[in-house]
Amino acid sequence: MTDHHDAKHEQLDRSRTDPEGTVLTTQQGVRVAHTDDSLRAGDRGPTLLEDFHAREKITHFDHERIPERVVHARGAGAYGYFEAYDDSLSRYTTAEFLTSGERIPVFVRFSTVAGSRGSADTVRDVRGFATKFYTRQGNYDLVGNNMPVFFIQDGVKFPDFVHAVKPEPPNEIPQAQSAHDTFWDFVATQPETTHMVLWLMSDRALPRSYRMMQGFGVHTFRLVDAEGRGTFVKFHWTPVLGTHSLVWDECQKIAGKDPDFNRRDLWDSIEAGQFPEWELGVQLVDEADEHAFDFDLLDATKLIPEERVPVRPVGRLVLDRNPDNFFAETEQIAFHTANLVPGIDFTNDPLLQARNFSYLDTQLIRLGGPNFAQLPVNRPIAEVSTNQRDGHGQQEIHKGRTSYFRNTLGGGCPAIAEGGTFRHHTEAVSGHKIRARSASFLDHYRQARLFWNSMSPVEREHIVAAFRFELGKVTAKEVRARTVERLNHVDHELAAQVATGVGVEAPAAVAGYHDDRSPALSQLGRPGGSPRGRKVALLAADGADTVGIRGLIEQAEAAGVTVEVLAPTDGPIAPGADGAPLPADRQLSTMASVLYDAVVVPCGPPSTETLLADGYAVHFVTEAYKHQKPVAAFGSGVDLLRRAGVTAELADDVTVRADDGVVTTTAAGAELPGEFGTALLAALAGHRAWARATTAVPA
Ligand code: HDD
Repeated sequence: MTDHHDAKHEQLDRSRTDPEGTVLTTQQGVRVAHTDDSLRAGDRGPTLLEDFHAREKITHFDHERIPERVVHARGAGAYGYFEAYDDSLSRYTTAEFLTSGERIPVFVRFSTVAGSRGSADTVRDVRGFATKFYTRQGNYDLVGNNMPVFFIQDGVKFPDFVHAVKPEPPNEIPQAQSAHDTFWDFVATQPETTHMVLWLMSDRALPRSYRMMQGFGVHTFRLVDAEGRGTFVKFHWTPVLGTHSLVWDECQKIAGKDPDFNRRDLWDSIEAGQFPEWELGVQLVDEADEHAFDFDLLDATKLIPEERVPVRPVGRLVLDRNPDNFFAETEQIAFHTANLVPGIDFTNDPLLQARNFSYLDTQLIRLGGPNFAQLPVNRPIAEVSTNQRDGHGQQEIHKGRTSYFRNTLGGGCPAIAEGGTFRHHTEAVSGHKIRARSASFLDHYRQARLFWNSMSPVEREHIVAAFRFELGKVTAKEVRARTVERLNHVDHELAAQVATGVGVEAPAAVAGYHDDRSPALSQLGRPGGSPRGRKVALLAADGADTVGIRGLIEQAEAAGVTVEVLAPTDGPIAPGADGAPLPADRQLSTMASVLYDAVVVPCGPPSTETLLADGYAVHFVTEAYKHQKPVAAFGSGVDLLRRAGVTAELADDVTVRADDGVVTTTAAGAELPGEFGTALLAALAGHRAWARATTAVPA
């Protein structure tokens, strides 16, 4: 299999610079001897205009900022590759990257939507999942989200929607949150938002990690074969690590403890060589079946249930390299839904059609002119030859007298290509020029209910709690009531529960509820039960059982789990009876349970005694327990679980007990049985002990 994925890096290498071994110069390459004092008339006199170095330095600084993205401003990205499993899609498409099996270089940018560039990662929001494939046929961008549907059906409403969800104009409050009046005012008056709002109130809006969320192209696109035949397609990204979420109380705390939580997780995992991976899947629909569904394929507020059209795996995406410079790469990358390659085409989805205008338009102002495709991160690896010339930031030196088609003076170049060209899918179109919505777009509740019906009880609880939180922040009572009215069309019980929480009257049930379910929509029902990629905190102080700890760490690391040792003070932890000192990775008070997937308390009576007297340690365990995370202890460490209010049955002998996600044994040192680690890893694979009662969250 050809590894084509270095081609982009070879190209980028030509732009990468490294200050190592260099001396300071001006932009003109003149060596600078002194940069700490400006040129002045006398040591207490005025600064001189002729100080070209100071002026250049300050001027450049003054212009360092560019406009942030109007949406999706907060993001993190990485390079990697995509490879198709086989050529089975060649029946449907001429897009080589989907059929050749070559490793195709990619850049993926994940993002939140509503917040500014510096906002927290763990807000309740949709996540962007945008992929640029640098294919040999040109760049293809799949600009998707981690939810398969959208808020609105027509892009002309996008400015209204974004104005409603962004901070309110008078005071720019609140940052990166939908929990405010204008968003819910928009929702309550626009029934088409209902389906997506259920997704937004679900755990999908709180991903544990970018590595652990699904991605969707959202729209119905088209694959086009060599004969020009089209097949409808929906794109799905499925994370190898499973689809997992945080809980809301954690999210709010992480926003303070580590606002870069998701960004850091992506960065750290790639640095550690644990490369995030997704499988690309497609749902294919024959053009003859365009009208075979009880919704319109062109309506982006609808999904195709996987039980109706299975997702067919076609390839894998691996992210294996962090950027060198956030601004140059992650900030300057420019995605565009209209960046297509031969073999993929649009449909008439009115949301997509508007996007096809908006992305190029926004890049022109964000990146300052028409030459942003020449920025290193945006450059195709395919050869580029246009008659476009000049403009701000032009990087190319175009030779020759001709920059027009058709020319004879330039030998007719660039010539019209013979093969491998993009051809728009030929579609018969007729109709009156009207400003109207198709009747096939008017059912707003069927799929919203399908989603609700498909949720497990705990997922439903989270959705109700989210509505109560968000509407609870809305000051306009009538907006709360109107939203509850909408929810009543989805499910009466849901509406009633939300109504009770936000102090409005529950409306009477309406007719037309259905019992359809799509099990694939439940995140908890999806496969992916592996401990790989998880992070465990181990609390220890001087006198800890470093023998038992080392054995456990080894076992966890072999399963792809990272264990961090947290101690009350920095510096190596003195061992208990035998064993060697153990380095501490972090100081306990600088971290928090919300930053980990599980907590372990090891044996060692002096260590346990110190931790019992340490408020951070006790709180750490209590909080992890209340967030339904795996909690484990061995030997004397079990005492800390008791102090922290763990109510599960705890071991009173060496037999490993694993109850309700709580793993304990009195064994320690070299006697610590492998089953202890195995039970902890199994609990991690289950993500949370959802059955654990947590009436008293927050901790
Ligand atoms: Fe959009 C950015 C995804 C509808 C207009 N969008 C943007 C990004 C993602 C999406 C992932 C960030 C790309 C990056 O990381 O740089 N947008 C979506 C999805 C949509 C959607 C999945 C619905 C299915 N978007 C949408 C509409 C419009 C826009 C209907 C306008 C009519 N989106 C934009 C934009 C942005 C953008 C204003 C802001 C920055 C940028 O494009 O480059 O043009």
